[in-house]
Amino acid sequence: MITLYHVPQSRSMRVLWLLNELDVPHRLVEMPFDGSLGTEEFLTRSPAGRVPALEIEGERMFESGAMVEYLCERFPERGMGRLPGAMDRMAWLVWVHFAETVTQHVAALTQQHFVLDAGDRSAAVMRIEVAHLIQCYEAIEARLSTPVENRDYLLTGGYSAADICVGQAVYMARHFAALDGYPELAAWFERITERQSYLDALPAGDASRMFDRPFYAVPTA
Ligand SMILES: N[C@@H](CCC(=O)N[C@@H](CS)C(=O)NCC(=O)O)C(=O)O
Repeated sequence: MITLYHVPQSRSMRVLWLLNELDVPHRLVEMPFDGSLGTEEFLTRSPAGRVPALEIEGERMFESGAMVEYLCERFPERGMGRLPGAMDRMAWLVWVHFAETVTQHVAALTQQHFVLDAGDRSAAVMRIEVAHLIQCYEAIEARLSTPVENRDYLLTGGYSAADICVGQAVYMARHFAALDGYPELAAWFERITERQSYLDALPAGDASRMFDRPFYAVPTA
């Protein structure tokens, strides 16, 4: 059995999206985005008190990128991974892990907008973090503009867990930086989010979601 400890809209969403795509049975434990990630019990699953945490066949894992690699190897049938020797192997690894480059800026902006008290926030820090997100958008736009036939997805060989990982990071990033001006990125995001696996990974209700509005602008002085 597979159990995913999940906060809706957070990094654990990329593992849920992948599990849906792999079509393997799993159990979801929804965690509130509060102190409960720091309990003694949860720290045995994820020692720094983070989601996602995963239990698979009695073993415990943390780190979303490791989960994505492991699940794609363990369940290769749906072609979400690129195993050693595969044509797109290197690019698959690069883009699966690029999701964390995007997400570090999302995490900084999340902290600025709704963890810090208003008086401790910094518009200057927010502007820097948004600029870093924009650099990430430019990198994705450039990749999707690479002139190969059918460049609908990040990899030449088609849709994969790389699209899920970067797509989920962009899902979060859009709360702080719009996709306007990045036509290939916007079209790709629309393409991958039409999939049922994505729709089934969206929060069912408002209870434990991380974002309480669609967009958080940098405050003007
Ligand atoms: N590199 C880790 C990062 C995990 C992480 O920081 N998750 C965030 C949610 S997106 C979290 O649990 N934050 C809780 C906290 O900071 O207290 C991964 O990819 O799994």
